[in-house]
Amino acid sequence: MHHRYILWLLLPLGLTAAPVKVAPTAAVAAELATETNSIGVKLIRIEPGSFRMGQDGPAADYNVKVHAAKFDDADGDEKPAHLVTLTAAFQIGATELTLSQYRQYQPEHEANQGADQDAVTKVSWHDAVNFCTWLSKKEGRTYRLPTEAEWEYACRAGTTTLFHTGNALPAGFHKWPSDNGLRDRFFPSGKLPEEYRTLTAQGDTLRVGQTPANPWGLLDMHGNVSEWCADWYGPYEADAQTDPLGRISGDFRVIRGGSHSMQTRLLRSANRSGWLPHTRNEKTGFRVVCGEWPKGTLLPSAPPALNAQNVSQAAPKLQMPDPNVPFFAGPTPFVIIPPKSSGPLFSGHNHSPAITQCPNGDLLAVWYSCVDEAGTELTNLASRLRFGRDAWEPASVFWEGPDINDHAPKLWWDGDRTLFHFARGLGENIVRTSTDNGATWSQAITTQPVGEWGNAPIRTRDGRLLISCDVTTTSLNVSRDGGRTWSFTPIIGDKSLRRRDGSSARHAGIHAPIVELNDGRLMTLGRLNTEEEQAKFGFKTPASYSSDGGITWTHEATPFPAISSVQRQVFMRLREGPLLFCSFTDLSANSKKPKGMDFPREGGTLHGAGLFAALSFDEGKTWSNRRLITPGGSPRTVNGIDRGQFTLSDTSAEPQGYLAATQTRDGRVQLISSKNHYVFNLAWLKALPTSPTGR
Ligand SMILES: [Ca+2]
Ligand SMILES: [Ca+2]
Repeated sequence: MHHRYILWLLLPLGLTAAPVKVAPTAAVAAELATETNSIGVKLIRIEPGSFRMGQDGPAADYNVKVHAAKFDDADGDEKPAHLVTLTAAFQIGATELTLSQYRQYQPEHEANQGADQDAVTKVSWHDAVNFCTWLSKKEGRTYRLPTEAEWEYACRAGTTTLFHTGNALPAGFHKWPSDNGLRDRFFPSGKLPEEYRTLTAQGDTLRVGQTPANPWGLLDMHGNVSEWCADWYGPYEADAQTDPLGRISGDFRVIRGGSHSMQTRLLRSANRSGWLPHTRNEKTGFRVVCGEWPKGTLLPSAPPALNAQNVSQAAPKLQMPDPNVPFFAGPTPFVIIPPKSSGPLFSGHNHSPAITQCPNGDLLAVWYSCVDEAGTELTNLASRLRFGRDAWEPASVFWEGPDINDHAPKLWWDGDRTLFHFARGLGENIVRTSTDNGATWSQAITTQPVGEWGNAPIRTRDGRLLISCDVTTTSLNVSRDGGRTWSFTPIIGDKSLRRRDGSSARHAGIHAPIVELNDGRLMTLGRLNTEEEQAKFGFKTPASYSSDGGITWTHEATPFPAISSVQRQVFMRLREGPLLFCSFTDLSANSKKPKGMDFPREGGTLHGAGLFAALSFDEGKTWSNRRLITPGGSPRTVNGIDRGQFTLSDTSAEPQGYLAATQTRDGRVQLISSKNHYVFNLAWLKALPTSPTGR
C-alpha cells in the first residue's frame, strides 16, 4: 500500500473532513487529477496526508571536495525532522512557472531573452505573490505560493529518501551552466559527477520538464530553478505540526528545490534555503498552488541569539582613564566556539572580523564562520563584550542567509544611535541597521555591485559615508543620506592600476581602509595579491590618494612591507589626530621565517616580526612610533587564526589575520585579528618598549 495513504488512514478522526476512500495508485491519481488552467499551467491535485518533514542524521562536514558522500549531510536547519499533517487537498503546478506563462501577466519580463518553456527567473518573492493575485482575479479562485510544508510534501511524493529518485540523483538530472568558478573549485579535476548533464543546446539551461516526474507527476522539484515558497524562513519546531505556515516574521522567504549551478546536496527534498523577498536572481523562480490557504497558525518569531539577548539600553557610565598613562591589554580570544562544531558555528574557519562599540558601551564583534570560504554553509557569527565585563561571550549566530555565502561582514557605529551591518549577499550586498544596540536589526536593504567591501566605512566632514570596494567596476560605495541608499563611483575606461599619466580609476589593492585627510583628499592603504602587482611598488604596501571623491587616484609606495592573503590592515584616524596603521612585517607565507623589521626601543633598536602599529602625525607623509603589538615578555605559544599558533614575546607578535579596529570613547583602540582582541592607547603607541627580556 502507498506509504502516504497509510499515514492518512492513521490520522485522528476529526482532523480532516474528507471521507476515507480507497486511494487510486499514484499514477492513476495523477492522471485523474490533472487540469490545465487558463494560462496553460498544468495543475496536479495533491491529496491530504502526513509526512516527516526535514532530515535528521549526522552534521555535514562540508568538505566540498568529497562529493559522493555529501548527499546524506543535512544542514542544521532541517532538524529536527518532525511529523507534518496537511488536512486539505491542493493543486500545484506540475512544473515551475514558465516564461510564456509569466509574460501573460508581465509581457516585458526578460524581453528578448529565454524560450517560452524556460522557467521564469529574476522574479522577486513579491513579483511571484503579485502574479498569484493577478491569476486569482483572472480565474476567480485562489492561487498562491506553496507553503514550505506543501512544497516538501509534494516533492517527496511519499518517498522518505534524500531525493524523490532515491538516495542519489540519476544521471542527467542536474546541470551547472553558470558560476563556473565555483564549479571548478568544487570539482578541481574538471570531471563532474554523473548526475550533471552536458547541455546540448543553447536555451536548454532553464527549460522545464526535461527530467522524469516524481511519483505524483511533479517535474523539476530537484534543480532547474529554485522556487519561492510562501513562508518566512525560521527554525523548525520538534512537535508535530498541522497545516503549518512557518514563522510569523523573519528576514528571508523560503526557497526550495535547489537550482542549476549548485552542489547536488542543495537539491535534496529536505534542503532549505531562503533569501530577501525583494531580490531577483537568475536561479530562482516559483510554481503556483491553486487552493485555499492551510488552516494552521503561524509560529512565533525565532528566539534571539545570545548576542541579541538582554542588551542594555542604558547609557554607559564611561570612565575616562588618564590618557597620558600607557595602557595595553591582550591578546584575548574573542572567537569562542566549542571544539568540533559543524554548524551553525564552525570550528573550521573563522575569519574576516569587524568590531564596533555600541551606544551602550558594549563591544560587538562579527565575523564569518565556515568550513570552506566559498561554501554555502558560511555564517556571520557575533560575540559581545558587555560594558563593564572583562570576557567576550561565546559566539552565536548574527546573520545567516540559509545556503548563502554571506561573506566579509562589516560593522560601524555612526556615533549617534545607529549601528550598521554590511555583508555580501547572493547577487548583491546587504546593509542593515540597529537603533537598539544590536538587540534587533532592520530588514536588509541591498546594494550593487556585489563584492567584498573594504575594511571599514568612514564619514567624511561633508557627511558622506564611504566604503571602498574590491570589485573592479567601482572604487567606492557612497551614501549621501546617512546609509539609507548607496551609489558607487563608476569606473570609465582603463581599469588598470596605472594610466599613462600615473593616475588610476581605482585605489591600489583590496580590502582598503580609507582616511579623509585634513586637505580633503581621500587616502587608502591596500593589499596587492600578486607578486607582479607587489613588484610595481617595490614589494611595499601601496598608498592611494584621490582629490575628487574617488573618481581618480594616484599611487605611491609606503615604507611598509607588502602583505598577502590571510592578512588585512587597519588604517584610521585617532580622535587625538594622528593616523594609525596596523599591519604585518611579513607575508603570511613567510611567517615561519620572517624577515621582520627594526623597531625603536629604549636606548636602541629591537628587531621583531608580526603585527605592528605605526603612527603618522603629518597626514600620512611620514610614519613614526612604530611598535610591535605585543605585551612583551618571554616567548610563549598563543592561539592564532583557526588552529594556528604563534610565539608571543618582546620580539614576536601575531603573524597573520584580518585586522579591524575601533577607538572607544575612553580613548582606547580596540583592535582585533581573526582570533584575538588587543586594547591599547595612544600613550602606549608613543612609549618605547624597554630592552627585550633576557637580552
Ligand atoms: Ca525546481
Ligand atoms: Ca540548506
